[in-house]
Amino acid sequence: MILNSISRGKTQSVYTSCLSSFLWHSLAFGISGRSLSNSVINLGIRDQCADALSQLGFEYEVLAEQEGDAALGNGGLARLSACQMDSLATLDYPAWGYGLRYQYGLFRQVILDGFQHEQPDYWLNFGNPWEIERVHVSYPVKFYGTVEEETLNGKSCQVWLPGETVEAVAYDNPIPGYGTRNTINLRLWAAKPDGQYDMESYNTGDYINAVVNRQRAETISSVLYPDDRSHQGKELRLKQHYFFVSASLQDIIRRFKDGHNNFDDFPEKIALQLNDTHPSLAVVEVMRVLVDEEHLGWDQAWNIVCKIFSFTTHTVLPEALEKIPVDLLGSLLPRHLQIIYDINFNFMEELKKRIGLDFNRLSQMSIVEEGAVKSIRMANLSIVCSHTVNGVSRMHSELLKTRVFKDFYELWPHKFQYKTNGVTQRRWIVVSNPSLCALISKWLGTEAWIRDIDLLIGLQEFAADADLHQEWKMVRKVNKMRLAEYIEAMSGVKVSLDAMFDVQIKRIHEYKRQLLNILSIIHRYDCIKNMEKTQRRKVVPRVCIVGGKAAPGYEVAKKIIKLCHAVAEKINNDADVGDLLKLIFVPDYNVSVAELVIPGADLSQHISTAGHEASGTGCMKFLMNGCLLLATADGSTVEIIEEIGEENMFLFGAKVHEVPALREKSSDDKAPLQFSRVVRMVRDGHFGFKDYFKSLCDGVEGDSDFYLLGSDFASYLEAQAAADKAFVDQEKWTQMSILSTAGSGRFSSDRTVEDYAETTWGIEPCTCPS
Ligand code: 8GP
Repeated sequence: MILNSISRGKTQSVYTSCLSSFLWHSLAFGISGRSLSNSVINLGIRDQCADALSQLGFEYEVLAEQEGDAALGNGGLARLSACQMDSLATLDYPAWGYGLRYQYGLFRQVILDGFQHEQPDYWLNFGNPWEIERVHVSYPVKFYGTVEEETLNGKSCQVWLPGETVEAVAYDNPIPGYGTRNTINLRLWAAKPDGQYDMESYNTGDYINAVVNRQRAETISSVLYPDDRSHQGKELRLKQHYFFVSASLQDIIRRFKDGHNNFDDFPEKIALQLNDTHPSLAVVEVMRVLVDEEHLGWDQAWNIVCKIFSFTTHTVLPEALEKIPVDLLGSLLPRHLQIIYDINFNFMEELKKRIGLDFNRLSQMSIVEEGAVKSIRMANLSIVCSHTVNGVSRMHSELLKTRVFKDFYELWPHKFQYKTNGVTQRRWIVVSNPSLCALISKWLGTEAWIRDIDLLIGLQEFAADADLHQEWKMVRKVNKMRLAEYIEAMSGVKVSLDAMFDVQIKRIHEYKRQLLNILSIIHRYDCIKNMEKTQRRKVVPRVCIVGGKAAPGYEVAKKIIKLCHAVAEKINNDADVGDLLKLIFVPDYNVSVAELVIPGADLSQHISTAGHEASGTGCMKFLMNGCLLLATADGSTVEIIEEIGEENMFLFGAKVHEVPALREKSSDDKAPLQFSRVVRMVRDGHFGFKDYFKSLCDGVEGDSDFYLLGSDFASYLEAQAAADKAFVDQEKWTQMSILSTAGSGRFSSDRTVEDYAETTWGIEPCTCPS
């Protein structure tokens, strides 16, 4: 969860007077990976560090590898916020990030017999040398209890009498910017028992209870929920949300009050960005604080709320939109539920004036969902209370406007914007691919592109230069060697460097269609097996690399992982196939693995069913590293096509507007024969585990093929064949690779953050005086 707060106003003035608050949430501050390598690059002290370490007898690279990954988030959403923090720091924006200091980050994936097992990731085992514990920065966070009406200065007001209090203690994680003295702070909250309560228990001799209560409190920041699309552990999850929101807002308001006494100035100084709905209770909490604690009138408080919040949603899947059962919310946060009802009442009244008594629409737009389980729709709450609703790519925004939040768009078209995601070139080129970084700087004659990514376009001029081709190929080869060594060490499989390294790494999900990839690998295998020996010479050798975690409760995703292993077992041990085809599953995919795999990839796959990937950021990392993309026109790839041209990538599949009709089409017309054949191979037990894989096969055949694997299969195979053909011509391939890197500038998080600063938050850079 990251809630970012930003300071607005005259930011050129004295740095220390910048009030900054910018809530950028994702129930973890993000998947930041290792800190050391990124920080020493950003501070410009990498060489000094390496020298100093070598004098002490250590090698910098070896030492850097000792650091564990901080995986305090689930996937794309969380990694995105880590990239954006880097950009905020680099571009001198006065921003703070807030999140939770989970003791256990995202689980470690261990593969046994091809099955995924989850193990706890106690990332604090050896401590975290980069954090600063602020024992004196702590706030009480309250839960449960009752609400009573009281009279204050002749006016009736609501008073929340909480039943439990937990202490939130701050841990600061400095994020240095690149080429600037600016360093911003990521403040993570850890839950500790409330001292007061403890003392009482000890005094009454209730020692065991005191200990149990200690543990109960600490549980709040103990574990990251591994599935950001399901709702297990609802109460603990909601507690995490509120704990995070309450502590962060107390911190922001404390800083605001230190110099300001009029809350009407609050929107001038503070912008709060809701990074998806996990921090959305913040809108309710600000109302509560302003009305109940600061005694502002409802309208005045509401005016303030509507000016400070903006909301970014990261999904197109209606089932991923968070809903909180009213019973649960009412018991944990009784006063907040009342406030939500009041906000909704006012909203419904306003809406009736605008659209009349259209009950269907009123009930769809209501913040409260009636039904078997009465719930609060967190996305609706966020839209109603925010001045801006952002999508994460242009296509995503169009889908929000025409499908997911159509009614809201018709009501408030001005609120809807989009900010296409981006990734930081500091981590994804400079840190993870130092030889490419040096090569780019050499040919551009400057390192300025590390801060000013638009300069990368200058590479276009040299895209056909034979010398650059030579050096580019050499860099790519060295990276492939590094990856091949890793593959051999990890799986025992030796892979050929002449093969095309074809990678699909991301969370395992049906809509991301790893299964489509595996089925096409089976098809390739089947073709090779059925070829004459002489024909085999024409086959372009491939090393197919797949990696990703399945949410622990997501059975289909786990079966896909097992199928990948079963197919790999067969192919990799088939001497007849040899180096022509290998399939490798990279276990425990995380940032550090990505840093190794991405620079070594020739081809990467982003093959979601059109209209399902809100943006995708993996594709941007591969693009920057000169890896060619095999993709559907989905999410941000639509914009990548505009930047580098269709001719420099391998596109396939149904377009977003074709998907609904294809779903309607009768199953017999959809899938080609090759598809039925490979599915049959799985069904018939060619790779073992026949019964176990049956449901996977059922799910992609006939009318159940919701994600259109069958209907996209033929065009997918064509795109694969086009990639093979292009790979044979290495000069052509290298040119496409250079043009990919050259055209990747638009996908830097620097651009995204600048766009947010200008059009959503209204803030300017605040240069740190030297
Ligand atoms: C992800 C999107 O799936 C991905 O396309 C996008 O690049 C990334 O966010 C960053 O914007 N979405 C989620 O992780 C997500 O929706 N998580 C759940 C909270 C809903």
